[in-house]
Amino acid sequence: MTPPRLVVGAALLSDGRLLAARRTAPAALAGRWELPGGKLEPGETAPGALVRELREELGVEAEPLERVPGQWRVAGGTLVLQVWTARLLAGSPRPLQDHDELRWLRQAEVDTVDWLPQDRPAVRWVASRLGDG
Ligand code: 9L3
Ligand code: MG
Repeated sequence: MTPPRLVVGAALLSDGRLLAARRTAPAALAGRWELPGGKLEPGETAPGALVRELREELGVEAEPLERVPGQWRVAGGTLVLQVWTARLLAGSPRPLQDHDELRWLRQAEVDTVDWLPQDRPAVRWVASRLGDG
């Protein structure tokens, strides 16, 4: 058995809001919302991958802040998702690849999008802290 490969997701925060991104691919996931991110490349750390993915997918510079407790199986257990909160350092997010829409959600709005199931526990954890400042 090969160990599951790590996928990192970013709970990008700005002004007390959380960024949600709508996927365009693969077909089975298109239209569902996620925390942007992706798989680690060989030799990368999780925070390093997060910074790269946010650059590639959204065109922004961001700083990982805090690991969200827990990890969640993806794709039948071949991948495992870990999530970090992150803050914007520069740029404003645009859907450059893999997404066709972005939304900044306030605490009361986090349940208004159709999140991928594996992202929901982390979204709940982050949402419970939105509005704290
Ligand atoms: N995935 C789930 N939630 C997320 C991310 C970034 C990714 N927040 C799932 C979707 C794919 C797999 O992980 O099944 C790989 O993600 P990507 O590399 O296609 O973004
Ligand atoms: Mg991705």
